[in-house]
Amino acid sequence: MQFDKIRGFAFDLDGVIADTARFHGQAWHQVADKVGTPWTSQLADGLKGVSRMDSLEMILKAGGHENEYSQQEKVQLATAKNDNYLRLVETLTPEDILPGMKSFLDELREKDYLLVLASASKNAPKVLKYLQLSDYFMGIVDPAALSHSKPDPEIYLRAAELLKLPPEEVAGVEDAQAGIEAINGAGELSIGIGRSLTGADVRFDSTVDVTLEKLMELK
Ligand code: B16
Ligand code: MG
Repeated sequence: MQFDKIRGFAFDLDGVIADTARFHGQAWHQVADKVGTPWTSQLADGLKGVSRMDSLEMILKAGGHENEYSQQEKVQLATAKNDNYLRLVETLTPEDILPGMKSFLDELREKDYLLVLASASKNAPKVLKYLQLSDYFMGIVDPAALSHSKPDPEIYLRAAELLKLPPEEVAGVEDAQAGIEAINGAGELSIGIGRSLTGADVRFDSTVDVTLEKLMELK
């Protein structure tokens, strides 16, 4: 896919713009300990990009506890996780923007690319506010209005609608395998960040490597 068609970008948040994945990890680790599911890096990675309730189900299932909690108890576990996560998020400052991403966003804004956020996190507006990045985005997809989690393409199709662009003129930026699949399914250009990702149209090892110049070299 060519980059010269691209006029807008849809950004994932956790793991792309901010290192909030470690906060999600810390807060879910406490839930895993509470329900008795062993916490592994494989489980932590699998939760990236996955919605709050789906993440809880994955944690319960990983320890064989999927039938041990009522719906009400599950909501309590997810609420406790979110309260802990928000306490960690409140400590964020612009210093916590992942390396290279502020200059990449500045480059895109300077060249008049349109930007929206396509995060599964209901806390995304708060995170952007603490990072002082709210003004960069013309819209934020509301995850509460979606029927399906990543890897379903719905969130990236909604992002294209917010950008008022056809999907082929949109690039999505993701650190999770489920997110790359969502972008590809939406027919957008997929930009992956992370060594283990597969299937991305273009992949960078880390946020610091992503520049407009490198994307423009894509033929
Ligand atoms: P919340 P992303 C995702 O954000 C996170 O990667 C995932 O770990 C989290 O469970 C999900 O948001 C929901 O977040 O509980 O804050 O609504 O990577 O899509 O930006
Ligand atoms: Mg992510």
